[in-house]
Amino acid sequence: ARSLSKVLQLTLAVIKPDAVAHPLMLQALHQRILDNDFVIVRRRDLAWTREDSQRFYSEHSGRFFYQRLVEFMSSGPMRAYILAREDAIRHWRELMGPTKVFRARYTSPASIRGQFGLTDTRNTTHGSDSVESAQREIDFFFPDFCAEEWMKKEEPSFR
Ligand code: RTP
Ligand code: MG
Repeated sequence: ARSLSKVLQLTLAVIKPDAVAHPLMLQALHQRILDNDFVIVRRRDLAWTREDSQRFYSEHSGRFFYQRLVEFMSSGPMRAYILAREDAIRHWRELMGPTKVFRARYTSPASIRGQFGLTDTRNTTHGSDSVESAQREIDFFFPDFCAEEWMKKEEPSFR
């Protein structure tokens, strides 16, 4: 039985267009999720318009990489997941590794970005970075999902 002290947490994980474009990479990343004790709560294949991309990344609108980020994220299909686990946010980000591809290669070669990241922008995956952003991002990708309801119904079965 799982420990009562471990609190179930939700996060949003996205497999970005560069990774979805390669079926073997998509498969490998899906397997990575399963191998790391995440429960897949929801899964959705989708593609963004430029407007979706701008809206999601509006916090980066002043940054030098904003335009290419927006272009890239609306360049093809993606896959989004709601993942549940104890400490899900931190675990998924740890699994992804650093954003910058050179750092990922040198400091975390076994991480997802260390293995598969192409550039600082085309870096295979996204993960929420806080409880607040997880809420916002889950809402963005899965507007019909109600976290409170899911927790009330499912969380007891993880104890
Ligand atoms: P994320 O938000 O995707 O989980 O990644 P992060 O926190 O590690 O990185 P952040 O600084 O929030 O950047 C968001 C996404 O923008 C793209 N990016 N491109 N120098 C560049 O070309 C550059 N820097 C960031 C990446 O796709 C990054 O994930
Ligand atoms: Mg970020």
